[in-house]
Amino acid sequence: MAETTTFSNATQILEPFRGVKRVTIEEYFTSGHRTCQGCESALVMKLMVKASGPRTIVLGSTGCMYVANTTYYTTPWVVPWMHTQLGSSGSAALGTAAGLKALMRKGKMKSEPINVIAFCGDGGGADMGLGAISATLTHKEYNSLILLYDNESYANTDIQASGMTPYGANTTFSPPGKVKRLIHTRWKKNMAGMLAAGHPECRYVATVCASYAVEMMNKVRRALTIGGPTFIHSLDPCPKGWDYDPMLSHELGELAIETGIFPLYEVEDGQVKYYGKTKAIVEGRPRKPVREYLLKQGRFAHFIDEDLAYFQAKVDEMWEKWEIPAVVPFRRLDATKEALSAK
Ligand SMILES: Cc1ncc(C[n+]2csc(CCOP(=O)(O)OP(=O)(O)O)c2C)c(N)n1
Ligand code: SF4
Ligand SMILES: [Mg+2]
Repeated sequence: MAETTTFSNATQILEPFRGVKRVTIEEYFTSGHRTCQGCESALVMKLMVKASGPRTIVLGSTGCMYVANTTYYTTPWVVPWMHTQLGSSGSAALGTAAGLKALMRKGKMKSEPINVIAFCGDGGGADMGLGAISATLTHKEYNSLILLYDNESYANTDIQASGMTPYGANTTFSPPGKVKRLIHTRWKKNMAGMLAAGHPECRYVATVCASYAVEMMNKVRRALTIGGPTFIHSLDPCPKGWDYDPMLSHELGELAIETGIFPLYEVEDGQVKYYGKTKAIVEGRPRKPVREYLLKQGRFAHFIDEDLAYFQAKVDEMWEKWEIPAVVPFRRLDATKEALSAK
């Protein structure tokens, strides 16, 4: 691990792991947690902190990754970690980064780059804590990474719908009934795209999925190396909330990418780069039908052909009509012409 020379905004220089054999063997998220069998979010925590290394502070907002990970007197965290309020991952990241900087400036701590990572769930991050994350992404003078682990529900309180729950899914807030088959009919927020487009001081935004573990770790390393405020959105299959056999977690992550539902990309200094199978899709590889992903999950068991067709059409639109496919939702070119001719 190299380090930049001046402190002011120094970051650790974390080179990418060139293949799985080069990944370090040390673990900083170990045994002692009580997440469900097949929980991808727990894997995300493990990979996230493996990627960042030992000189890291982790902050986490309320949710499964707090509650199930830190039951009384047990914890899997080897690095320092702190719980923060459900909507506060942004504030915790900024406050910790600012506090460390002040202590080092005053000579109360050895001056060295320490990674600050705050994680949040989709409920805590994309709904309740969106304002605080947005504020943090405007402060380029502080280095922090906010990682949103998206299990697509308020899982810890028994699977309530969030702004990131997919269209039509069965949750405890949206159980399908005889009169109304679909209760949750909102399309999911475009969290990474929204943050990348709206925060000029944020130099790095990426999407990841733990089914592609090395790529995921390298994006964490890139974010921490670039510094300033950065953001990563991780899609995490959740056997309990999505209602499937835990052994399918890895496969469902892959299917989310292969169907084009969850694109893998990064935006670094305004430059979009696609990754893996998402890149192959952009280059012309056919997407798998969304039904292959949806029908493996009990939360979509009530879907009829009409629902599957709607879901497919929305994903097709994202790929075929968006200005930057699967990233920026404005309509291509025509939108510029329309804007120019608007009265
Ligand atoms: C201000 C506040 N409101 C409600 C709760 C109750 N609560 C605890 S965890 C949780 C779910 C959080 O969902 P998410 O952020 O998606 O994380 P997940 O549980 O899915 O991991 C809720 C609503 C709380 N702790 N604080
Ligand atoms: S409910 Fe989902 S996110 Fe929470 S511990 Fe279980 S599998 Fe993980
Ligand atoms: Mg959640």
